[in-house]
Amino acid sequence: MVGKFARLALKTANLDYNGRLCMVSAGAGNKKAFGLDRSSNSWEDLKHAEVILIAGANVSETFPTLIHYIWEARDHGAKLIVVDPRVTPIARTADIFLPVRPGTDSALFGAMLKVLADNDWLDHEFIEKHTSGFEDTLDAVKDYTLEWAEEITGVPAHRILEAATLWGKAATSFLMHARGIEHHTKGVDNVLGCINLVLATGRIGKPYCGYGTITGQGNGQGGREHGHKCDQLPGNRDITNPEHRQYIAKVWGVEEKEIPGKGLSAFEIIDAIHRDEIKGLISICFNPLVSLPNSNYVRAALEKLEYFVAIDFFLSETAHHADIVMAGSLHEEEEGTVTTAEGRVVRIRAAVTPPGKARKDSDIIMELAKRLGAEDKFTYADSEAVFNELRVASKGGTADYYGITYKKIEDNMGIFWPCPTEDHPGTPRLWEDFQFKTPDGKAHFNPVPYRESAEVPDEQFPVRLTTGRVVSQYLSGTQTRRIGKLVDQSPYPQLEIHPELAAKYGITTGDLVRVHTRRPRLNSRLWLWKPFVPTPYSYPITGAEKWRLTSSPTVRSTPFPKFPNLKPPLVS
Ligand SMILES: Nc1nc2c(c(=O)[nH]1)N[C@H]1C(S)=C(S)[C@@H](COP(=O)(O)OP(=O)(O)OC[C@H]3O[C@@H](n4cnc5c(=O)[nH]c(N)nc54)[C@H](O)[C@@H]3O)O[C@H]1N2
Ligand SMILES: Nc1nc2c(c(=O)[nH]1)N[C@H]1C(S)=C(S)[C@@H](COP(=O)(O)OP(=O)(O)OC[C@H]3O[C@@H](n4cnc5c(=O)[nH]c(N)nc54)[C@H](O)[C@@H]3O)O[C@H]1N2
Ligand SMILES: [Mo]
Repeated sequence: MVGKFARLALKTANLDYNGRLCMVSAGAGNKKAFGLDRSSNSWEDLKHAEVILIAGANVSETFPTLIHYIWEARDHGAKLIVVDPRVTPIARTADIFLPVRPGTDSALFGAMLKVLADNDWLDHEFIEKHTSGFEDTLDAVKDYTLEWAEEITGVPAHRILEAATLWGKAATSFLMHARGIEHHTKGVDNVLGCINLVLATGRIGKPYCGYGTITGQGNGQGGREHGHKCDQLPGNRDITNPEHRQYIAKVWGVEEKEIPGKGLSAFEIIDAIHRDEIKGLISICFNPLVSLPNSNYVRAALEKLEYFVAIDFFLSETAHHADIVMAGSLHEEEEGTVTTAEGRVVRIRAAVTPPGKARKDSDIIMELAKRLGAEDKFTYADSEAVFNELRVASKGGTADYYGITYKKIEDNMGIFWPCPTEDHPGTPRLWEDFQFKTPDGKAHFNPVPYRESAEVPDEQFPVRLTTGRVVSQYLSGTQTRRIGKLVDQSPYPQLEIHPELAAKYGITTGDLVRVHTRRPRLNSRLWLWKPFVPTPYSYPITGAEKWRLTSSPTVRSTPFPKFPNLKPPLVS
C-alpha cells in the first residue's frame, strides 16, 4: 500500500524503506549470486545440519527464536562456528570461535575458500553443472594463505584452518549472517565471500544444507519485496524495466507513464533536502534522527523541510520535528501478513483497537489517498483485499505470492514464496531443481579480492568503533525505552571496550567517557569486555544450562551499575 500510495497518490519517485539501513547488502549479494533475495531454506533444514556457521550475528540477543533451532541442531550433534569480534552469548557455546578484527571478514572467508580448494573439499559436479565464475573466484584468493589471513584478521591461523576443515569435511551445513558483516562499505563483498563457501561445497538446494541472512525487523523480508524500495515494484519487479512497469500499471489500473521512475534511496533523500530538491516528507515507521548516521546532518535536514509529517504511535525524536504527527497503529492493532526471515508468509491479527483518536496506519493511508484525489485506487474493504491485490501484482515476479491465500496461510501455519498457483504448496527449500534466477540459470561465484574498510584507524583516530544491539532495547528504542525494567537493564547506550584498551586509557567500568569520531562525538558509560575464554563446555548441554548460556547478555565483566536518577534521554 505504501509503495502504491507514494507512486499514485503522492506521485513521487522518492520512496525508500528502512531496510536500506539494514539488510540491503545481503539482498544485493543474494541477487548477484542467486538472482533472488530470500533465505534459501526453512529453518527446518538448520535443525539437521552437521555444521552451522554464524557470522556477524548476535543471535541470542537479537533473534532469540532462532536459538531454539540451533540448540535442536546441537542436540543432533551439529558443530558450531561463530565469527564475531566479541564473545557473544552464542559464541560462548561455539566449537570454534573466530574473533575477527571488525571489517576483515572477507579475508577470513577468502582464506577458508583457499583451504577448501587446496584440500579438494569441493563439490566438482555441482560447481561444473550449476555454477559459473569459480575459476576467477579461486584466482582472487590464490595468495590468501592462513598466515596472511591471521595477519589481517587477528584470528590464529590454526583456528581458521580448523574452521575450514570442519566446513570442508561436513556432509551438510548451514551458513547464516547478519548485520555484523553486512553493515560495511564492503558488505556485499562479505556476503559474497560467505556464499562462495556455500557454493564451493555445493551445499544448497539439498536437505539439511542451507544459507540465509537473518532479517532484522518483523517484516524485514516482506518489506523489501513488494515495491517499498526506490527502485522496485511488487513481486520484486524492477521499476526501470518497461515490461514490469506495464504489468503493474495494468494491475493498478493506470497508464504506465503515471508510475514514476527510480527514486532516491533513504540517505540520498536527506542529501536532496539539503540541496533544496525535496521540501516535503512523510515518515512512516521510521525514526531517522536516531537510525541514520550523522544525526546533526539529519536533524538539519528535518528542520529545513517546508512540510514534514510523521506517522507513528509514539512521539519519536524524529516526530518532534514534524509539522503534523498522525497517531498511527501498533502491529497488534492491524490485520495483515508478515514475511519471516525464512521467506514464510504468516498472518498477523489485530488483538486490540487503536486507542483514542489513533487510527490504523492503513486507514490513514487510505484517507490521505482520498484527499489527494486517488480514492478510486484505494478502495480496499479489508486487509485481505489489500493482500489479494498484492497476490496479482506479484504474480510472475521473482517474489511470487499469487498462490498464497489467507485460507492457505491459516491451514498450513504459513506458506513459503514463491508460490505461483493456488494448488502449489509453496517453496520452503529453494533451488532443489538447481534452476537459479540469474540470466544464465546458474549460481554465480563472485571473486572477492580483499580490500580495507573505507575508514581505517590512524594516528588521530586509533581505535575501531562498531555498533551493535542489546537484548533489552529494540532499535532506536522508541518502544523499549518506555518500559521500566528494560530501561533498568540498559539505561543508556553503552560503550564496550576490551580491558587491555581500557587499562591503556586508565578507564574502568561505569566511567563516563567521551568518544570522538570523525563524525559527531558520543558520550557514553563504559562497560568492559571479558577477554576471550576458550569454550569450557562439552556437549550435550541440557535444559537449564542452555538457557543460562544463551539467554544472558553478552559477556560483561561486571554488571552495569544502576543510575536511578537518570531518565532515558529523549533526544539522543
Ligand atoms: N533485542 C533486539 N533485537 C533485535 C534488534 C534490536 O534492536 N534489539 N534489532 C533487530 C534488527 S532491525 C536487526 S537488523 C537485527 C540485527 O541482529 P544482529 O546483526 O545480530 O545485531 P548487531 O548487534 O547489530 O550485530 C551483530 C554482531 O556483529 C558483530 N560485529 C561487528 N562488527 C563486525 C565485523 O566486522 N565482523 C563480524 N563478523 N562481526 C561484527 C557485533 O559484535 C555483534 O555481535 O536484530 C533484530 N533484533
Ligand atoms: N548506529 C547504528 N545505526 C543503525 C543500526 C546500527 O546497528 N547502528 N542499525 C540499522 C538497522 S539494522 C535498522 S533496521 C534501522 C532501524 O531504523 P528505524 O526503523 O528508524 O528504527 P525503529 O526504532 O524501528 O523506528 C521505527 C519507528 O516506527 C515506529 N513504529 C513501529 N511500528 C510501527 C507501526 O506499526 N506503525 C507506525 N506508524 N509506526 C511504527 C516506532 O515507534 C519508531 O518510532 O536502524 C539502522 N541504524
Ligand atoms: Mo535492521
